[in-house]
Amino acid sequence: MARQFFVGGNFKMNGTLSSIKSIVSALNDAKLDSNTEVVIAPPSLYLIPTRDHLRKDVEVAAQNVYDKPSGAFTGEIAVDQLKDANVNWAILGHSERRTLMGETDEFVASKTAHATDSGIKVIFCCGESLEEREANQTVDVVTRQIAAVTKQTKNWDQIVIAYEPIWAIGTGKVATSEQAQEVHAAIREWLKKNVSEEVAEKVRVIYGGSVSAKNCKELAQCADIDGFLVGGASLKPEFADIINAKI
Ligand code: G2H
Repeated sequence: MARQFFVGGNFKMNGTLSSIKSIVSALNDAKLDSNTEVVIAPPSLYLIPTRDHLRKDVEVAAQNVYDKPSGAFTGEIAVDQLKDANVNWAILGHSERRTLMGETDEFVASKTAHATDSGIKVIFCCGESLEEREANQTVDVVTRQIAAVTKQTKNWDQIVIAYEPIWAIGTGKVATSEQAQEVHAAIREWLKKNVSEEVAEKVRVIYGGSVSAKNCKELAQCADIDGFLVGGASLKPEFADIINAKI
């Protein structure tokens, strides 16, 4: 069965009430490929107004969620609070959180397990640094990050894997379609051997890292690229063109 194309917009720590309202209005008015699943992730402060004003065929994601149900965890958001606000997705394991906030493979896996056990779907990010790529460690790093998840959950039907090479994030240096396809295929092969053939076939593996309207069509042609996680370009009108990369 074909995997549904998936495009996420990761606003990161950008936007204001008024600029996010404009982005939402533009998406509401845009003609979007109805075969593509679309999820946008504004900063947490703007999740509720985004959900309230956004067209209903586009979902909303938090950029993080904690791995405990409630309590004295200052600054964190709980899964039940997201569900209460009708937010059904979270981005977890983004390299900016792994590198800047020191999130380990195990912590990201714990959050992924807790979120999916509690009914939130996860865009799980993985990816290698430039040094790791140059040392030929790309597949080892990415599969180590995914292996941590397999130790804590079997909820693969609620997870989209985003392969985001760190050297391509926000740099304008997009991976070539050959580089991306090679890693996506390796992820699928690893899942086949270490999880199951069914999960390997069904799970969506999307690419992130300087995706733009210019480069999305070529990347979207690759057999194992099932969509994109888009940062900078998700704040611009070209986001609609990226959503429509398959048409
Ligand atoms: C990678 C991506 C979105 P950008 O982080 O997650 O950002 O498209 O700006 O490289």
